[in-house]
Amino acid sequence: MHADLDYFYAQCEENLDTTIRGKPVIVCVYSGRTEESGVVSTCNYKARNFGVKAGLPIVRAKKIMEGTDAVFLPVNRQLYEKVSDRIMEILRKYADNFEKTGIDEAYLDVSESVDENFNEAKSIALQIKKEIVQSEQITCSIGIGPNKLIAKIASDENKPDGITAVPPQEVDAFMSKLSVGRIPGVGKKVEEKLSQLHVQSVKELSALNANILVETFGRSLGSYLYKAARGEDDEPVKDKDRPIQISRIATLKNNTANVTDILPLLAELAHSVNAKLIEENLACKTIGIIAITENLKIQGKSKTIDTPTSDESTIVQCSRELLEQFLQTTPNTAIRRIGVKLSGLSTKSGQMNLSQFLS
Ligand code: TTP
Ligand code: CA
Repeated sequence: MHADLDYFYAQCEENLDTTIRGKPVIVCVYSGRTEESGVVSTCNYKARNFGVKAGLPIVRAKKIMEGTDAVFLPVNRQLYEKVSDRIMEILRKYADNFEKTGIDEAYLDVSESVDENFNEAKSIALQIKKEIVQSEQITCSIGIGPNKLIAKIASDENKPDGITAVPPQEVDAFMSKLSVGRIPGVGKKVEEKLSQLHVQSVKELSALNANILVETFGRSLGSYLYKAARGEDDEPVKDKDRPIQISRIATLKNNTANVTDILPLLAELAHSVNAKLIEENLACKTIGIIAITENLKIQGKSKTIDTPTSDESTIVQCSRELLEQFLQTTPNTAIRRIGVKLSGLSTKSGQMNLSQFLS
């Protein structure tokens, strides 16, 4: 998934001062040279309807908005960063792997949580949007695809407040109706060069052979464009600052709320994560379970112990207790997928450092 917050700075301003909601809101970077020099940073959709957009000189925006009730505000980056941090924490919860790529956007790898099922991914996207609205009153747009490229393009397809899912079998149809400008990284210059090759649409781009693209754009950009035109991308979601963890999730044969039906799989998963722990010569302080219920809600429960362990029976026992507690506190909710997660990892000799683990 790619999640992109809608008209982010302006939406934060609307929440800070709700009296400006419904008016055109234009957030500006004032350069300070004269009272009105500077450019528009972003604006809400009401202002966009008048043709105002990011990068426009403030003077021009003021002219366009003359006689309207438009509100011009200076950027308040501290505010946006705080809101962004809280939203990123929400997003991170739903991802197997998480990569923040900007103040208002992130990739979420949910392949494992949804077992590569696009309908499940869609329902998680809805859940994410609901949670962000409830806690931060911010809408976002989410794109779901078989890779980062498609997810990113899809998140821009139904803005604002949209969800667009493009499963693998729909990638060709989805891509072929786009103009080349929708491919991330294709700006004015690339567009111009492509236009000289009589290429405006992604469909036309996909008809160009690789040699021409490499000759025109160089190896790196040329081969990127060749693959992008086909909806191909194999960049992983890079979890740069993820708290290190070892986890595994699997689907139960049948949805169930019965602990004895879940235990065998839970024990198998606990064994598997523990084997990985031992293989890496690590111990863990926190043992957690992840439960994906039949209504596709992802929930977790964890316990932190005093002394780091890599003892399988401790991990199995602890997961079992967590599962029992979970089923007691959420009765009558059948579980569809179950997982075990170990975190708070350390080497046997003491606290582990990140680079040591990653190298
Ligand atoms: P975007 O995601 O490009 O724009 P947006 O969130 O305002 O609008 P939407 O996603 O609904 O199309 O950028 C995110 C934030 O980055 C934006 O709120 C303000 C800032 N920004 C600038 O400061 N200057 C710019 O030129 C752009 C494009 C964005
Ligand atoms: Ca945005």
